[in-house]
Amino acid sequence: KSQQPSVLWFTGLSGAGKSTVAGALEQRLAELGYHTYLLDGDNVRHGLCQDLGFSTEDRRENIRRIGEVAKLMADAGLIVLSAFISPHRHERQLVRDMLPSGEFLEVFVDTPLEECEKRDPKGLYKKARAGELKQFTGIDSEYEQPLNAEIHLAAGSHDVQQLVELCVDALRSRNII
Ligand code: GGZ
Repeated sequence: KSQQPSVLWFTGLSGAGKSTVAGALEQRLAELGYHTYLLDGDNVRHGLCQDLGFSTEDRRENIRRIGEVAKLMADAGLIVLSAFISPHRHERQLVRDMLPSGEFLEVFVDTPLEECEKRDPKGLYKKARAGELKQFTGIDSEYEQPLNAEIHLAAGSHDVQQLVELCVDALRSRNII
C-alpha cells in the first residue's frame, strides 16, 4: 500500500502511555498494510544508547541519535514511531529540523503527572519521591510540554484504541496513509 515516509515523535512523561499507544498504533498500521518501525526504550536504550544515562547531556545525545536513526528509516520509506520522553523542546526541534518539512509529527501524550504517578508501573516515581532516583522527569528534572504538537492526545481520559484512531485520522488527513 502506498505511504509517505514520516516520523511520529511521541513525547510525554514516564508512564504517560507513549510506548503503549505507539505499540498499538504500530499494530493497527500493520493490519492496514503499512510498513512501520517502532523505536522505544526497549530496542534503543539497551543497544545503540546503552552508554547513556539521564543527565541533560545524555538525554540530548540520546534524542540526537534516535533522530538520526529515525531519519534513516524515513529515508527507507518507513513510517517511524518513536517513543521517548524527549523532555526538551530544543532537542525535539533539532529532530524536526533534520527532516523534510511535513515528515515530522510531534505527538504529545498528555497524561497529567498526577495520573502518571498514580500508575507508577515500575515504582520509579515512588523511588524518585524518596530521593533514591535522581533527575527523574517531572520530579527533579524538567519536562517542557510541546506548544504546537501536530497531534495532542488527552491520554489520561481516553482508552488506547481511541488514541490510536486519532493518530490514524491525523495520518489520513495529512495524506501519509
Ligand atoms: C526519566 C527514567 C529515569 C529518569 C530511568 N528520568 O517509564 P519508563 O522508565 O519505562 O520510561 C522511562 C525511561 C526514559 O527513557 P527515555 O530514553 O525515554 O528518556 S529521555 O528521552 O529523557 O532520554 C523510565 C526510565 O527510562 N528512567 N531513569 N531519571 N525516566
